[in-house]
Amino acid sequence: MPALHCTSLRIPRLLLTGAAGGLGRELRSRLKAYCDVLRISDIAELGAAAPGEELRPVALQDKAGMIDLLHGVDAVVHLGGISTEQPWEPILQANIVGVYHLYEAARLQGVRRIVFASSNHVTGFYRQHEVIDTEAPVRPDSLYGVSKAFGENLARYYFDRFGIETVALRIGSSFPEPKDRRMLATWLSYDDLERLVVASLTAPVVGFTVIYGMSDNRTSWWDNTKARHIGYRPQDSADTFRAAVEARQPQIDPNDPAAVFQGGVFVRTGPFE
Ligand code: NAI
Ligand code: 15L
Repeated sequence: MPALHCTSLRIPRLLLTGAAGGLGRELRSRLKAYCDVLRISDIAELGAAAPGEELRPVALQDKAGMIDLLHGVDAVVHLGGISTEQPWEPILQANIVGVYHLYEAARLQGVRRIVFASSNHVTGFYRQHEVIDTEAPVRPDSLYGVSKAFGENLARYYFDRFGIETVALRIGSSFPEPKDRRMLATWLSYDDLERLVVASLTAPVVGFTVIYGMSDNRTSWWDNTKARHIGYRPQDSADTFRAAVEARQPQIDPNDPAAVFQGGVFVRTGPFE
């Protein structure tokens, strides 16, 4: 696949966690163009190694395994973890304990930059008539959103204390197409996801930066002005699909919290215990 992002920089060894997931499978084939060796990890089946790939199955809660996983790595794209609202225990293990192991491993192995898949659910309790920027106080809409806010805070601490840079991607909805009316605002195409990840890996200085992961959608709740230094320029738009989405979902219930808040159904999912 030809590289979409305009850069000649190559990373010697790049680690991709969560490589067996929806976004991981997309990025696995795309990121190879930007590195010499792509090390991929997950607890789910990863298949066979392609040329230039290293397969390393590791659970995020396995601290020794994570330290070993980051040996010899130059940068990390961290997608691994629980990606929806779930009971507390799996979220605790993967998204709290696991992200701590990732940053400890980065510190011990001298890794200098991490692209962290955070989520729009860090701010899901803002309303759909509000436009917020990347410095608005967090308003998580779920235990999942709280866990991603923890990951962002941990990343900020590891930058301030140890100089490990992070770009926290508050991804909206990254799927082949927007599935509903909400996703006309939150959609991130796979090509724009690639542009965003590669910009985050190759921008010369990122410190600790938060950026919303969205395409160039006409409807938008998020302002990325304060992350312009990343150099991310989306080139796709959910509006290509607008007519089809509106035909499929002509009405919304304005009293449904899922239509009121930016986080959609996450604001009324759970609790599970
Ligand atoms: P996914 O659920 O398809 O993939 C996550 C992967 O992490 C899975 O392959 C899973 O096996 C792995 N994983 C889970 N627990 C683990 C553990 N304890 N140890 C090691 N690996 C573990 O999720 P998806 O959609 O690919 O998302 C990737 C990342 O991006 C996730 O962190 C998610 O929270 C974030 N994100 C995704 C969005 C989207 O629209 N797809 C939106 C916002 C955030
Ligand atoms: C997320 O954080 C989830 O990982 C993804 O599955 C979607 O639900 C997305 O947010 C969204 O808000 O649409």
